Parts: sequence; structure tokens; C-alpha cells
Amino acid sequence: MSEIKTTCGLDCPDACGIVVKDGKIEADTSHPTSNGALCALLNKYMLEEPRIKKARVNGEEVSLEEALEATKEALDSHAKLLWRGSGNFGVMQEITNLLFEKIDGTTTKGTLCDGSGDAGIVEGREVNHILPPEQIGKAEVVIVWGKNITVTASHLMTYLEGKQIIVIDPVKTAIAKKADIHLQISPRSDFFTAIMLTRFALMGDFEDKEFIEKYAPDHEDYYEFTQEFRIRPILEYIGTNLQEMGHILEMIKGKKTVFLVGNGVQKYSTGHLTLQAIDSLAVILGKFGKEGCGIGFLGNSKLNFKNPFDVKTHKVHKVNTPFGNFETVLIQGGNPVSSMPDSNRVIKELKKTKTIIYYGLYENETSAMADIVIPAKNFFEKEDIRLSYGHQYVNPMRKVHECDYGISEYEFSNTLLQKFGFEPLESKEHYLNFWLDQCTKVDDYYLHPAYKKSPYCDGFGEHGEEEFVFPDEFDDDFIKTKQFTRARRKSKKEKVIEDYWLLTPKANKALNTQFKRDNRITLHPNLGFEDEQEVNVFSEHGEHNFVVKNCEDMREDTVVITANSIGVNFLTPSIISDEGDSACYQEVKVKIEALN
Ligand SMILES: Nc1nc2c(c(=O)[nH]1)N[C@H]1C(S)=C(S)[C@@H](COP(=O)(O)OP(=O)(O)OC[C@H]3O[C@@H](n4cnc5c(=O)[nH]c(N)nc54)[C@H](O)[C@@H]3O)O[C@H]1N2
Ligand SMILES: Nc1nc2c(c(=O)[nH]1)N[C@H]1C(S)=C(S)[C@@H](COP(=O)(O)OP(=O)(O)OC[C@H]3O[C@@H](n4cnc5c(=O)[nH]c(N)nc54)[C@H](O)[C@@H]3O)O[C@H]1N2
Ligand code: SF4
Ligand SMILES: [Mo]
Repeated sequence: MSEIKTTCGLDCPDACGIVVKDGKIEADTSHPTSNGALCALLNKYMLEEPRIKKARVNGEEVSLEEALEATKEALDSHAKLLWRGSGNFGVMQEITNLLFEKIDGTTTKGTLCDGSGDAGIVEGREVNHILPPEQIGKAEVVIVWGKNITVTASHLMTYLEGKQIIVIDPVKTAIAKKADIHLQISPRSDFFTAIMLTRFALMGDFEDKEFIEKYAPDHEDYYEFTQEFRIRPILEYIGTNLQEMGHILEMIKGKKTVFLVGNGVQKYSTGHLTLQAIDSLAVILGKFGKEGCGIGFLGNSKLNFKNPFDVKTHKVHKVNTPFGNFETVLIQGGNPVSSMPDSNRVIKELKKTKTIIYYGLYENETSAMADIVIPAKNFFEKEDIRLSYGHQYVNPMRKVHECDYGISEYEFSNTLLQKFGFEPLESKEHYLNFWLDQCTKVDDYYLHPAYKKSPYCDGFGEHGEEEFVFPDEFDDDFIKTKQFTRARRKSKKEKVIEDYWLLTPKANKALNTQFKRDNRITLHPNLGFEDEQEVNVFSEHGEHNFVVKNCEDMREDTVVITANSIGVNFLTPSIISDEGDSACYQEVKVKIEALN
């Protein structure tokens, strides 16, 4: 019987170990964090998804060789851009950078994902270390803050067993239903929540004096800063009260506490401040650098790695990419027409380009606009290395299937380099080993070079020599203009309802826009819509129709359209976060109009 170990390459923090036995996919039961189970995204939805098998040029099916020749001609232009998504989390995805460097092309900077949160962490701690899952296991209390853990990082659930759980989320998620306390806050009020908890902690002597004297000597200035925020209106804005805040602090007092913070808190222009304020709360309470304590955010999977694919090309922004400035745009491993914010803007810009090349696995909104379509190979069909943004293990993704269509990123780059008359790439093994050689081997797995058993146990900064940096100013244009607009419907007959917060979390049957798509808007029954009713949802950026699903788990001022929904990003803004070059999908309010 043949047996090959590999890793799931989907953009998911769990980065599960897989064993392929005689072609059959099974969970790797000896993998340290994946608990002997794989999820339905891999086991079912990915396997069912129809692939692009044939290359196309101008709508006609052609041979791969002809499509690569057409790609060469299109890239042989004055202005060409590489826009890469995160459809496959392997490091070899980035090898196309080497091609773009040689042909004097442009690449992108910034992120659609976790950049603003990351920037806030770096501001406070200087370096964003991954919290090893074992530390979650050792905690007594776990605070799940803006993370839909049962859906987006389900393998962390076993680490939560037997713990007290506090959830801070505008939606009563599955984990919120199991929690000891669920703080169902107003969206985008996390910064204030952290500030208030910190202020009450300091007022009630909950702080860890020894810890803050040593690692955060500016704590007194920070206490003053928290006092600039008026308690009553802010608690009302958050949608909480003194008693609830007190319960949370009592529950954490003297307990080993881990904070698991998700993307939900930082899809806003001020996301960096939110993460820095949550960090500050944990610092004041002394919940850093000790066993069973710490903050797990999404983490920087490439921290401390030397990256052979870092290139010095000209770069444009990934959030509001000016596609129209380029003659040729190569889109690899992504579906920007649907996944980028402000779809109207994206489509208008892409229409200005001469040639769009889509290089991916599946048909989607982006492949539909492409002039050239190149079928990719999936992560079972090529060699790669998988890093994780949720744990410390680095694993090879091995070729376990032959596939007679598609081309790997390595072959694609190498072929085009040679068509342009450049030297070929180094061997595949050269690049794979470049990454693996930077890791330490433990049994069948490799440890990340930035791995720390208990991050920040010697203090903050790269070498534990820095003090924690607290935020010292808060400037927020969005709140000034929209702070107290409340969702309301004056009478049942009124058709248009004002200003709902739009949340766009991830869905369980999709990995971003891959696999099952949706068309639902979930909202509170008190808003007076019927299940299955069709509504037009609109914002200052655009509009789209969705189908209503009523749900008591919602706040009355908030609606949810999951990130896999067709058309969701017609509603979202393409603004860039104040720090971290990140998208701000939720910096928007929407209106809803009944259509029937
Ligand atoms: N099944 C599945 N898993 C995935 C993905 C997927 O598409 N599907 N995508 C992967 C990727 S790319 C990423 S980045 C991760 C992200 O995974 P998560 O970090 O879990 O991010 P989201 O699903 O966007 O949102 C998480 C939670 O934030 C809440 N939320 C929204 N706004 C706010 C707010 O203002 N404050 C607070 N406190 N909470 C808020 C939402 O209600 C939701 O419960 O998931 C990964 N895992
Ligand atoms: N409204 C809203 N929008 C969001 C988000 C949100 O929370 N709300 N989340 C954002 C986040 S966190 C993220 S990470 C982005 C993700 O957005 P994208 O990076 O655009 O990812 P997907 O939409 O999943 O598209 C991935 C595509 O990659 C292709 N692919 C998969 N594997 C391979 C491969 O090995 N090689 C090649 N060449 N192609 C491959 C597949 O064809 C697939 O269609 O979406 C963002 N968009
Ligand atoms: S998608 Fe995530 S949870 Fe599912 S198998 Fe892959 S890594 Fe594991
Ligand atoms: Mo993401």
C-alpha cells in the first residue's frame, strides 16, 4: 500500500496534515494539531468542484502551449501587473514574482485579509508571534473575540474543552451559544470595549502590577488615555453595561487566559488600534508571556523566514488596485472580481485593460472576464511547502496525484522566462529546500523558525528587550459622521430601512469564494421581512439583490452576508486601513429595500 503524507493547502489557519493511502485522502492522525480529522471543505466541497481543464484564448479552447504563447505576447507589453490571491497557501505560489521581476512588471502590496490587525500588534509588541495551540490548551479561560472559531478554525475547538469561554461578537455564533458570557456588542465598537475593560480593570485593581512595572512602564499614561473616554455614552454605544464588564473581569481574575482574536474586529480603517487596545488590555491584566496565556491573532506565517521570492518590483495597492493603468493583468490564485471590495470599481478598472489573464482552478466571476484562461494544478498535483498562520508546524505539500491538465506555478514561470529569453529558474528542489532548511525537523514535521513555546516570556520586541507600546491617540472619521445613526423602521409599511451594519464573515461550505456560493442576507425577525423574501441591499458604493433569512442570533442594527455570497462586494468600500495597507470591508452601512 502506498502512503504519502501531505498538507491541506487551502487558506485556513489549521493547515491540517493529510495521509494519502492508495489515492484516498485521510486525516494524518499523528499530526500535532489537526486532531485526526479533516473538514468538509477538503473532504467534500473541493473534491466535488468542477475544474477548468482546458486553456482558453478569447473564448476559444486552445492547447496549453498556445495559451502560454498568447500569455507571452500579452506580457510583452509596456505595463503589466501580477495580482495574486490566496487560493493556495503554498510558498511556491510566489515564484511568479521572479518572472515579474525579470520582465519589469508590477506586483501588489497590502492585503485583503489581516493587515490592519497585524499592524496594531506590531505597533504594541514589535513582532507578531503565533500563539502555539498548546498554550490555548493550558488556559483556564478563553476569550473568543471576533472569531467564528467553529467555522474558520475548527481544529482549535478541542483546545477549548472544559474551559470557561467568553465570546465578544455582534452575532450569537455557535461558540457564543456555548459560552459562559456572550457580549453581543455593536459592530466596530471593539476598541471602546477594550478601553472600557482596561479602565475598569485599573479602577478595580485587577491589574498585574509586577508585570506592567517590568514590561509596560507607560501604563500610567495609558490609564490617563482611557479616562478620556466617557463611560456612559460609550457603554451605551457598545451595547453593554457596568455589570457585564464586571462579570468579564471577575471571570478572568487570577486565571490563565487566552484571547483568540479574529478578522471580524479589524475589517475597519482603525483595525490597528483595536488590536493594540486588546493587546493593551491583556498586558494590563498580565496575560502575556506566561503558560496558558497570550493572544492568538491570525499571525504572520512568514515571520523570520528569508523569502527567495521577495522582489523589488514597482508595487501598486492590492485593495484599490488601479487595474486600468495596465495593458495586461495576470490574476493568479484569486477571484478579485468577487473577493476585492467595491466590485463596481474593480469591474470598471478591469474593463480598461487590454488583456486579462486568469490562472486558476475553477470558473468564477474573474475567469468570466478573462481573455486568456490558464488551468492550474491543485496542491495534490505539485510539490510545495505549507506554512500556517495558526500553528508552528511547517509541512511539505507533496504531489500525490498525476493530473494531465493544468500547469504548476513553477513550470508556468520557468516556461515564460525561457520564452522571454531569460535564464531558467533554479531546480524546484532548490526552492523547496530553501524554505525547509530554515526550519527544525521534529519527527515527520518541521518547526517554524520564529516558533516560541511561550511567546513574549522574556518581554516584547524581537529579543525581549522592548517595552510594550500603548496607543496614545484615537482619531476616527467614520465614527464622527456615523456614530449615532441607528437602524430603525418607522412603520411596517415603510419600505426602505436605514443604515444597518453589514458584516461579511466567512461561510462554512466555502473557502472565501471557492466552492459553495450563497445569496442570503441574515437579519433579525423584528425587522419585518419574510423568509425567502427578495430584497435589494444598497450602500453608497453599489447594490445587489439577496434573499432574506430571519435569525434571532442577530442584533437588530446588523445584517450578515457571508463572504462567499455572489455580489456582496458591490456594497463594500475600497478604502485602505489607516495602518497595515488592509481592506476595510465592514466600514459601511447598508439600506434594505423589499422587492416583493
Ligand atoms: N470555512 C471557512 N474557513 C475559513 C475561511 C472561509 O472562507 N471558510 N477563510 C479563511 C480566511 S482567508 C480567514 S482570513 C479566516 C478568518 O476567520 P475569522 O477570523 O473567524 O473571520 P470572519 O469569519 O471574517 O469573522 C469572524 C467573526 O467576527 C464577527 N465580527 C464581525 N464584525 C465584528 C466586529 O466589529 N466586532 C467583533 N467583535 N466581531 C465581529 C463575525 O460575526 C464573525 O463571527 O478564516 C479562514 N477559514
Ligand atoms: N466582503 C468580504 N470580502 C472578503 C473577505 C471578507 O471577510 N468579506 N475576506 C477577504 C479575505 S480574508 C481574503 S483572504 C480574500 C480571499 O480572496 P481571493 O484570494 O481572491 O480567494 P478566493 O476568492 O477564494 O479565490 C481563490 C481562487 O484561487 C484559485 N486557486 C486555488 N488553488 C490554486 C493554485 O494552486 N494555483 C492557482 N493558480 N490558482 C489556484 C481558485 O481557482 C480560486 O477560485 O477575500 C477577501 N474578501
Ligand atoms: S480547510 Fe482548514 S480545516 Fe479543512 S482540512 Fe484544510 S486546513 Fe484543515
Ligand atoms: Mo483571509
